[in-house]
Amino acid sequence: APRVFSGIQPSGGLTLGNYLGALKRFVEMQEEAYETIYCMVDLHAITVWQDPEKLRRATRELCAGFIASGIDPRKSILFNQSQVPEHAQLGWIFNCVARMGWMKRMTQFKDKAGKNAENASLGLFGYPALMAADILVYHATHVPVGEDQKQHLELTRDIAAKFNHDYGVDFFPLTEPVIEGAATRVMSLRDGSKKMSKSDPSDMSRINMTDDADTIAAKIRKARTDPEALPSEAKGLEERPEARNLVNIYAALADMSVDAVLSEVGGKQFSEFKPVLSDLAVAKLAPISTEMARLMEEPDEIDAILHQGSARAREIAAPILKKTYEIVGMVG
Ligand code: AQP
Repeated sequence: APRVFSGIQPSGGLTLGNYLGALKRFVEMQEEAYETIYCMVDLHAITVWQDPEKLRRATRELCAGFIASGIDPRKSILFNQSQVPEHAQLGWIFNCVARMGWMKRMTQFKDKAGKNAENASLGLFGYPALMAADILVYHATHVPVGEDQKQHLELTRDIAAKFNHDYGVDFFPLTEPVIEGAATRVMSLRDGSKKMSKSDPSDMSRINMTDDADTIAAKIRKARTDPEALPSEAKGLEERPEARNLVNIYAALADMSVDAVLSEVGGKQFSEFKPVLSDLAVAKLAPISTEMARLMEEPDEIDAILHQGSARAREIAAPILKKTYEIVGMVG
């Protein structure tokens, strides 16, 4: 069966962007004809400093978020990255395959390092090589992600191709990104040119998966929009990033196409559309946040799920790493 791998960083709470861009698709793929492997990428999270206590909590909460969203640990392998050392081991090999010039072109590094790139960690710079290892240590063929990860997935293919070429093998597959749905790039509620992000300093910019109904409603009510009414087809959303964002969110939550949404709400003012959107968001998200809160009362259960998932993940990763070491020429 085709094999899916994807991960989310425990670098803060889950946002609606992570849910619509990634997690919702993870659940769908679990139900389709794929073998699915999903990871809390804690080694990636520490590429920027994390408070250890918060990291522990965020990892468990992320696991609760996966399960509450519909990931079934019996159907999918669910684990945290640090507990499967083969990720870091293959990551080292890929550090030696990837080129400095490739890394320097990564827009996420430029965005995250900001003006002070000299002061960024070496891990942040090398992030995409570890990400390639996360995927390829399972020989995964499909990776569901949001639009922002497209460039990293191209780099993953470049690393696989260079490894295969340099060692004269056909060992690592060229992975397909799966970037699908109406909300592959959810934008900040305060600024239609920035993506919604866990680490945005403004909490009003994002919907957190743990927000209660009143908070969700208040954030949508205050979301930035323009003064025009909604158009009746998707074409009319060009040049209107804030309006497009809210319509995309609605379409993704309702599992409808953008045109189908606009055929219902076209002509309405935002004062009318926003309450409808916030009712839909609350209806879809409240059961998830309630279940997350319940699961968080049983941290031992969460730890046991991660522990079992790590053992299952290692069964796949260890032989692939072993074979990689043989190809590279390690004696063992
Ligand atoms: N705004 C978004 N719209 C659609 N998809 C998104 N993703 C993230 N933000 C959006 C997707 O979620 C998955 C996990 O992302 P991540 O946790 O690895 O890191 P990120 O992309 O850096 O997410 P954040 O929320 O912006 O975290 P911080 O603030 O820590 O950098 C990925 O598939 C991503 O595409």
